[in-house]
Amino acid sequence: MSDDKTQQRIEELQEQLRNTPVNKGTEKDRARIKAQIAKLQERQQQQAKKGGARGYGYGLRKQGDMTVCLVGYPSTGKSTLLNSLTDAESEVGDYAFTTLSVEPGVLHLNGATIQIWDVPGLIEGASLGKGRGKEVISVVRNADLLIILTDPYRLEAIETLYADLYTAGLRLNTRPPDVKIHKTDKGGINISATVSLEVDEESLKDVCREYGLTNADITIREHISIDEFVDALADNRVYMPCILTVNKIDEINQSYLETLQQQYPSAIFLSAQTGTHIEQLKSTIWSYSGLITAYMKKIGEEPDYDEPLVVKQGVTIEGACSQIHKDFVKRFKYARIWGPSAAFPEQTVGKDHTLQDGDVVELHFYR
Ligand SMILES: Nc1nc2c(ncn2[C@@H]2O[C@H](COP(=O)(O)OP(=O)(O)OP(=O)(O)O)[C@@H](O)[C@H]2O)c(=O)[nH]1
Ligand SMILES: [Mg+2]
Repeated sequence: MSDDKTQQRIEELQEQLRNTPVNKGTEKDRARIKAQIAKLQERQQQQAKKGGARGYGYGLRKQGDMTVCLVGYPSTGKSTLLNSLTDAESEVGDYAFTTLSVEPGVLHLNGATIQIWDVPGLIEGASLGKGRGKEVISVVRNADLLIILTDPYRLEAIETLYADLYTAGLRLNTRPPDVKIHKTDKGGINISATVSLEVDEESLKDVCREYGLTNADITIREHISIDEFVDALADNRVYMPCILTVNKIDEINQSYLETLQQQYPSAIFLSAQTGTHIEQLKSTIWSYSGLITAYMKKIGEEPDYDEPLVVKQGVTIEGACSQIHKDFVKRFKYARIWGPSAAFPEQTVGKDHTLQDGDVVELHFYR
């Protein structure tokens, strides 16, 4: 099927989905349609990859410790926010589509290098390709964290944006369903579940067939909806954390702000222009980074707070040592620690001790 035909078929199926009412009786039909869409979307993405360097964003490599993408409708302040978080100078304008390509910037945070991508504004129907939405979303999919931006005048955009990203295969703030699929050569579809399922087995098998899967052993280890089952089959789902932000709060009064805060309790309300709550945003980015910092201290000296050691959460002293110098692991004798992971200050620990954010570490070596 050509690119255009695939797209046309996806649109027909999406139309069919919209016209199928959502109720118990239509659940199976809807799941079947979704499985067909998932398969076609995958094909489309493979075709796009084969097509090579089409559109912008290609050639932009992930760099540093983490990549964050700023996503939102036009003129919500993405470029202003990029400029405020980093030393980038992305063009700002009071008209839609000021930004036309991907603008990268670097945020130095707690010793880590965080790459931030400012992308063109999305509009409703972006997942269907409106306003170069597909190219933008293909860039967004590569990020480690999304920051969704809206402003107080377009709060309804949040739902449409989420819906569009969902249609494009992004799953925000959720983890993949616990389903293991082992493809086999013959024997049909065998489904086993370690929990009692609310979805009947025949419907799941139907979905497999629509998706083009004829032989497989499938193990389901948690309660899932039929949509999540389609997600488990599809290769193009991307699971990603996401922070919701409402920008331009300098333009609204306190009582309206409080109303909005109650309506969207998990959102960060900020002003990219005046800098209000930018620090809160930075610390939230940090909490999603999966990174921690530790401060190294030489014997008899003060800790080095200027150049923290950035390591992955859950790292042990051994892991930290190997990151500093390969000899350190070989020569390691013991460490003394202060801070969150220490039972008491100056605790002596071995190489298996797990570090926590803000620890101070003094290494002792065999000579
Ligand atoms: N009052 C106020 N205005 C802002 C704020 N942030 C951005 N703006 C203004 O909003 C307009 C759009 O800002 P941009 O940063 O260009 O928005 P964008 O989301 O990058 O827009 P596109 O690239 O077109 O998608 C400009 O006139 C900015 O000056 C803010 O925090 N407060
Ligand atoms: Mg912009």
